[in-house]
Amino acid sequence: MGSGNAAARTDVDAVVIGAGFSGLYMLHKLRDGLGLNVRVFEAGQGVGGVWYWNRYPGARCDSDAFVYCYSFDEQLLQDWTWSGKYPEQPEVLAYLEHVADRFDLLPDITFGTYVTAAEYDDATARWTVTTGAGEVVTAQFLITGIGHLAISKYVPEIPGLDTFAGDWYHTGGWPHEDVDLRGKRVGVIGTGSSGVQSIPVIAEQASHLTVFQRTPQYSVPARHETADEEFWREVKANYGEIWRRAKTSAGGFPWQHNGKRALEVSEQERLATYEALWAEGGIRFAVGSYRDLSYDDAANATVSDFIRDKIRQVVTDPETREKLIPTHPFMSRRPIVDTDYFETYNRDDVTLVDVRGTPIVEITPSGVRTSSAEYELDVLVFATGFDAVTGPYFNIDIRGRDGATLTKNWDAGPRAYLGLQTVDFPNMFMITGPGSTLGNLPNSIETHVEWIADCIDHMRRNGLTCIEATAEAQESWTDEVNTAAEASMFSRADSWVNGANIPGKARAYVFYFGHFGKFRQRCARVAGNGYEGFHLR
Ligand code: N01
Repeated sequence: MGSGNAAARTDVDAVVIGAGFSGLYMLHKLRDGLGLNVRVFEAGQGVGGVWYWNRYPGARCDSDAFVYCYSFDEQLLQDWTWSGKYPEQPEVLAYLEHVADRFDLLPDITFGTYVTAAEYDDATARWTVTTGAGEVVTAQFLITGIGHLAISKYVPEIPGLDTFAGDWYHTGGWPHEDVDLRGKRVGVIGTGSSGVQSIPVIAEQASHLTVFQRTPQYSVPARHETADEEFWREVKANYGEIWRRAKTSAGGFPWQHNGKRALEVSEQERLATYEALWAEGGIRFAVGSYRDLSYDDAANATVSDFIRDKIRQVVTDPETREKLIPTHPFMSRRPIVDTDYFETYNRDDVTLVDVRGTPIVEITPSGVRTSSAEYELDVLVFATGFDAVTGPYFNIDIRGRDGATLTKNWDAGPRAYLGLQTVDFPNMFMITGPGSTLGNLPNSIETHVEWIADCIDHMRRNGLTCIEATAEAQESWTDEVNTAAEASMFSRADSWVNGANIPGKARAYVFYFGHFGKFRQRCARVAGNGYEGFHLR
């Protein structure tokens, strides 16, 4: 994909940062829907955002693709056909490139350009945005479509990395050219979604793979399959109903739990339910059975035990098997979907090292040394995640009213009203900012993009120039975010969703774990009630 040719317009209605799912749709809504003058800045050399950067072996969509896409354009839905259930990264990227071409978005996007700073001027109610290339643009609205992860890769500080003689990579910054792992001794640190997706594929290529695991994970088999014509006929004929269900559901997927509590049915019925969903595979296993798994410990124990048994049935070596059994509850971390993850540990050329029991001490020129052994490696892969949600914001010097900074305002954790706006930063909208929903993200993104576009339309029709969340609304929403998180399984484990994955980072929930459909209704109600909780002038 070539660079856009955004003519040097220096005073625009809106600057959008990022050209992933969020930024592309935001540009389309503002430019083609409202006729605004928009500039989009994108750090990558092409569209895609997280799908541009995450090219590691095995990277693929782990939500069902027929709903991991935009819903706003019926013809786009009818025209695009995914190859299967969980497309690989190049196909998701091709989809976003197709969207950019189809809606002629490229001319307004400046690629290879990182926004380094943005400053708000209260007198004019405008933002001045500065890029790494030295370009300065002013805009009434600053809209962040920077995602939760892409630009803030986390590489733990392990002594000796600079001495490592081999090559090392982070999954989130995998090179665009082929990395030949054939015949190499490869080490992977980290077993989150990225590690779990990449480990089976790397094992196929490497002469030996050593996995350094700190916390064992639950993972549900994807049971990826190609989709045939019949499947697509059915889906495309019913997209209206599919999206209606997805947009009113708890997680943004077109599935509901079965309405029952796990312990109100017999063990036989419960196991049959889990078995059927396990055979089907994918994220539906997490959301499609009992309604209390995500908040009731006793109910959750039934599904956690079920998966532990599944792991035990797959892994043959007793010592490796026990290292792979998680102790935290299922769904207390973002669910993982895999292809042959646990099966990979049955290979003779794969070694699992428990680095909680025997921590990594240093990286040496020839590999990784733990407290009990040294592992010789040619290539080291960090699947160690991201400084999520706040990291991408803190990487930009954003200054709000009277020089307010996000780093200071959010030093105890991010605060934002409905994930859309944060106090002291008027006319800045965040697409799925902190305190918005996780779940099926394209669905969350569309919710916010459409809300923001409607809000800007409302402002223009009513001669309003400035909008800012009120402190009361922000505090009250932050309380709701915390209450929902505390009531959910996400309060039962450390992970990136509560800031625990980064040493020294404030412990705070970065998502609203309440019901997605109700969150959508809430956003609509706020707008319908004259943007309650926002101050407009
Ligand atoms: O990152 P993670 P990720 N020593 O933070 C380990 C999305 N995603 O890139 O569990 C040793 O989940 C860490 O150990 P522990 C998805 O939302 C989507 O895998 O903290 N290990 C953990 O095992 C996902 O949730 C897709 O004890 C260290 C791992 O590194 C999010 O991205 C695909 C360590 C990090 O796991 C993040 O996933 C991939 C250390 N010092 C990702 N530091 C899709 O398919 C960290 N670890 C759409």
